[in-house]
Amino acid sequence: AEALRHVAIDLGASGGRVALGTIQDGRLAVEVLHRFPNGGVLVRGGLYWDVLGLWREILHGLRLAAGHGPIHSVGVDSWAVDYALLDEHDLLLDGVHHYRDRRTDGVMEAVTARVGREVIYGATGIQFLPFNTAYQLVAHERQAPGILRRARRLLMVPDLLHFWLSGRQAGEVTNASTTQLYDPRRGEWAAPLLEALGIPAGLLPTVVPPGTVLGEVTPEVAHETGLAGTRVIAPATHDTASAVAAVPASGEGWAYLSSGTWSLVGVETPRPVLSPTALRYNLTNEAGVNGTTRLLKNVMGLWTMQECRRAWGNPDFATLYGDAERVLEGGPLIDPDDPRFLPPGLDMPQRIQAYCAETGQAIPQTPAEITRCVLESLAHRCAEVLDELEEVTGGRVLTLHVVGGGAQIGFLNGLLADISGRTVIAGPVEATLLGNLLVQAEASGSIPGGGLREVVRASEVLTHFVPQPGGHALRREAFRRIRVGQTVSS
Ligand code: LRH
Repeated sequence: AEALRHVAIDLGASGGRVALGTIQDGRLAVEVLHRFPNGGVLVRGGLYWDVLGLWREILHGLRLAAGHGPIHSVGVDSWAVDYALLDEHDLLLDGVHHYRDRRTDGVMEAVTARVGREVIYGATGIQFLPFNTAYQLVAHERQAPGILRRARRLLMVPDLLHFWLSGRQAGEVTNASTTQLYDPRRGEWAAPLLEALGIPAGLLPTVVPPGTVLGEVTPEVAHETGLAGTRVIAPATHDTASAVAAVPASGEGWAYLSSGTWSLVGVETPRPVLSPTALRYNLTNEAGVNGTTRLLKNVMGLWTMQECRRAWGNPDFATLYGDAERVLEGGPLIDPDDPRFLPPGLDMPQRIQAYCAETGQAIPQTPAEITRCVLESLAHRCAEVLDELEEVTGGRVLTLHVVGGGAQIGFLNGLLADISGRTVIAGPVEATLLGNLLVQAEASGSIPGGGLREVVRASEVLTHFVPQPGGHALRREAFRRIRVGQTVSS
């Protein structure tokens, strides 16, 4: 029989892709059909996503896919935490706000002071981040009083697109878990927390697992794209969950770094870990495929570089990284997770310089020096998180699998290996797309017995980085002191 064709739509904060995948002889062949940029749109002080623009690109990608022959299924994954509100007629009540919108400034602090960090963490196991859906909704209600009562349904971004594709509303669990409103132990929305935050319980959709068949594409979509009888299958709709599903690991003793706009550093566990130490390190327990938990930490990631590059007039990333590699070791370091780096802005290079000045370090001047500072600091922070994960789980991390776009940055992979003292295995670069496609294939019964990761291992060429001995222990201590707010000289 002819292999089934699946289409993955993967939306990242800086760009989207539509790809076609088929499984043959235990391998996944992927062809990216369409790429398009994505990013925030600033309007009257609010930062939004252009969801209608994304929808247009999706329809275009689907049209290209339909040209390749019958498509068995399609599924969408995207960045987490952002949502749309629909009214009683299923119309959008508002634009889709970007999680970096400043409307959430101070909201998490106010909510945690009232409800308690332990209570919220105990109910959800989710890392405290100012832009979690929970705080965005409180901010939304502050900004537009009454909106949560007028709204009839909240759909996360991929759920909204699945609704537009299939006509069915559902909340796929991997993304639902990122809201900080979902109880991973009970497997349902955290009702007491919703109540405490004034979020009507009926707003939230029925939660479904990855691999759920939502229906067929609507007649309108079929007409617009040429698809016929194509099923809409929810993959792991959180992009990070799709990426983790495609980590080519086997056995024990490994962690992953999903490396893109964010650096998601974590391990896979059979169940959520809600211990006091997990809370102290502010680790998150996001839902994964097949009932697993993604115990991980959000590290600021390549975002800082993306904003610097924009400030420098969009030079080539490859050139920037190449130049950075030639800068002398031992330069300044930043705490990548300092909140000042979170909002967008063309002053990102100046923010980095100010950080270095405040901490009594040399001030990086050139793009190459700033790039080196950012990448090295990122590697230090990731290494620190690996140690925290070992402490929290009691397991060892011997290998770090780096997946996603950042896996292409050889310089960063080398730094990660050297600084963390672990072997780095880089690839696949398109992990999110692969994970999305594999969950659709699994739901369609075409994954061989070895499971998803075996298919990835059979399909991809991986690159190994073995840690080189060097003076990293001293530098790690310097990094630690900077992070706890001491200056290097103190
Ligand atoms: C990465 C990601 C991450 C979330 C962030 C909002 O794309 O989904 O896992 O925390 O975006």
